[in-house]
Amino acid sequence: MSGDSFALSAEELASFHSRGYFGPFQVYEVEEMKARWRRERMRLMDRSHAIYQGDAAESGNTNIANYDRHMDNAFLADHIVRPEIVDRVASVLGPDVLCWRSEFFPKYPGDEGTDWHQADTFANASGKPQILWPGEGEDFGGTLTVWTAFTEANEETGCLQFIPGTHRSMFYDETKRMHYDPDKINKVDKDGVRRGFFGYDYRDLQIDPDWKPEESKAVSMVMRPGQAIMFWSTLMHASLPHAGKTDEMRLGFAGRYVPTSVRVYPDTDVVEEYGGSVSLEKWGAVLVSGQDTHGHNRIATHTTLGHPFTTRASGVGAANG
Ligand SMILES: O=C(O)CCC(=O)C(=O)O
Ligand SMILES: [Fe+2]
Repeated sequence: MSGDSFALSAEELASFHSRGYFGPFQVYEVEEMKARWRRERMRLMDRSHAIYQGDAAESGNTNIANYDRHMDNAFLADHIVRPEIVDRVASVLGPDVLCWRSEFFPKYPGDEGTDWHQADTFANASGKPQILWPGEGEDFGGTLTVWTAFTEANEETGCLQFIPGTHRSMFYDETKRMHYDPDKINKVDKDGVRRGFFGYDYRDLQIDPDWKPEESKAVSMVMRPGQAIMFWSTLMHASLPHAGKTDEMRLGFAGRYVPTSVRVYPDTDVVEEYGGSVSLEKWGAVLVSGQDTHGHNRIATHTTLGHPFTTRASGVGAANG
């Protein structure tokens, strides 16, 4: 019954702070995850209640179509408030936590890996900070991401890679601009590995154009279906290409969390990235734990979501599955 049952121990927290990530840990049993994904992938094809509509969201080329499906899918709405996830997130961020974004990261057989990158304000693709921490010149920022493997994620299907301990200083300047060029997707070799950033080239944001990530220090996060990993978005992270040796896709689902003191999408009512723009009219942050005493952000509720919705804060039990 205790909401603290998955909280990090002092040693786990210390390890998280030094490496910048924690896990993998189990959220679902392997067979349960596989069965759930078989069911949900069909439901998700119906975008009629997805909060982003229009050309940008519908286009197969844009990643915006993969954003925030927890707003219209009940399984994902429950997933982002699972105690296995939220208790660990709250151990780091404190009790008052929002989920402001979710993203599917699919890799189909033959797809390139994701570029090495770090995200602090998430201005990287949009040109505008998407999250703003309180205070000036803070040495922290970014978002806590929990990336759950919905399928097998290994070195052949394209698992995540991290460079431990790199989360405290940025090698990229998100106020620089990247050029969107979907024709380059799956075609660019970077030090022997095909990688890209969904139509962008993250190297464009390097503070030092001659710098290279210390790939010799990279670790592969091999994960089975239903396992998750929590990491700072400011940690150097990437993924490997899908080698195409199996016809099963690799799918990660990332939930992004911040304390309620953070301003999300400040001073804007659109997301502009991946060659398109979508309205934030139906967007709201989900209060997954504690209370929001700041009132900075629009909070999603039952009524705005249009499906039964529970939060850890409401005390009605986090998940119904
Ligand atoms: O799944 C991937 O390839 C990249 C994931 C990622 O960059 C993230 O979750 O922030
Ligand atoms: Fe990322």
